[in-house]
Amino acid sequence: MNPMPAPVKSPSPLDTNQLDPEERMGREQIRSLQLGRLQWSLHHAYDNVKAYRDLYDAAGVHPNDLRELEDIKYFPYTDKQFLRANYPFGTLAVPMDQVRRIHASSGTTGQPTVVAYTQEDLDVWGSLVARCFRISGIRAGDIVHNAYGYGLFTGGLGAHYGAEKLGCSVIPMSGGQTDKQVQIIQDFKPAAILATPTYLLTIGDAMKRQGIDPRKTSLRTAVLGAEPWSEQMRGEIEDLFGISACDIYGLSEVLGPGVAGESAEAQDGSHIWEDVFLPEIIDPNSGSVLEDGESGELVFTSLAKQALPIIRYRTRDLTRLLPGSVRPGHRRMERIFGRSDDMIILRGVNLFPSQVEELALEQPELGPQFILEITRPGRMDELTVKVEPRPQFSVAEARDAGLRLQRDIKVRIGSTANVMVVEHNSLPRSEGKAKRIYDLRPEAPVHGTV
Ligand code: DLL
Repeated sequence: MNPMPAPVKSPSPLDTNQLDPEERMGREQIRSLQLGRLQWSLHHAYDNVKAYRDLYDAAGVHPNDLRELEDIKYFPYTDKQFLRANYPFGTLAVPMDQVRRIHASSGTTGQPTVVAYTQEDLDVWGSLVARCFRISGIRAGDIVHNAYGYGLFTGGLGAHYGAEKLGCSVIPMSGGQTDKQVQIIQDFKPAAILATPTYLLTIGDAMKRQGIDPRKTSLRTAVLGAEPWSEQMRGEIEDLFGISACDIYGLSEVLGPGVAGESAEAQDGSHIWEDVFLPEIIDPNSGSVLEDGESGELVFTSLAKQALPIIRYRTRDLTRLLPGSVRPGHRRMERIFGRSDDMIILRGVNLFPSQVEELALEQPELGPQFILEITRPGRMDELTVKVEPRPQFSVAEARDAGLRLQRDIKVRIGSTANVMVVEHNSLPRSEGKAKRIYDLRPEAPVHGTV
């Protein structure tokens, strides 16, 4: 086995506002770092995880076949099924006594997916989350309100240790207890909040209900992720709270939050920390690798993970890769526009909830609270969009906006939907990842991130 790569480290715990050395690297430097680490990671997986060894032996490939980064294309993909088939610990590459933390993603049905971390993995994770927060404008010394759920979900603890590593004072609020969240924000005066975008909206609603102006809190920055959100939603949230809102991306199987983070100054998509992860974009149907700039499914390979190496993992998330901007060595990903398993195919036309979000928020009378219901009253599937008006408009006043949304969905997406403007506060409020799709067809396929 090749020697383990050095873990990512902040330059000095005393000055965590400085960039990590890897953040300053140029593209070529990153690529050569990636090659050495990729060779290590492949050997690590092959030598220590039977499931990878069986997979590669069956495909007739060996880690020694990888001589340049592009050779990764010869290695088979993995997916959630691969992890589940080896539930709970079959894909771990270290003995359990080296594991310091176990998380799991619950799954909408059935078996959870288990992920695990060594102490060095946790250190790397903390550093990457700290990088994300720093690039999004949070600074050492800031009070940070963490409203991601604590527990098996990677959001709460992942964000928590990242903020501590950056040198912040963290309020471990977790999700839920919305009125309490408002009180703590009022009393503790955090500079930043970490939450899903839809939960932050729920908190904003609660403030207004209590007569508090969300624009007058101490909050300056929000770092939002764990679910798809549109550029229009960013505008909505920035306007509601008078703050700057940046994206943070990640998934448990690959790390948790912190795989990629967005810069506050550019707000141009998230930089993927390529010293630790190698991203690819593939055609979700054929599996062929696409060029940078082309849209497709995001695939990740871990370059430094010890407990759970993940090689060519199919995320189901749809985006495209763009050149780095404020961190030129690291490519950016465009904001995720959907997951392949969140895609509604209605009479042959593909539609994602985030597209409906974008169009709804273009209507001044319509708010960001909406759901999509799919039914099959006869032989054909039907889509109903239920959307609430903004607080200052009544349902009757928003009805024409609903008709305009219906027309926009037809003209700009190509789907026939029935838009219903429903009463204020009649739709379920998010406390974490929002559920946007309600599939009421008999034998409905499972939707939603798991
Ligand atoms: O949601 C990790 C996370 C926590 C990321 C907090 C950011 C903030 P999982 O529960 O495993 O992990 O869900 C991962 O959520 O594959 C995407 O479909 C979706 N997702 C995560 N971040 C974003 C984002 C966490 N910024 C799944 N934009 C991923 C869109 C996102 N979708």
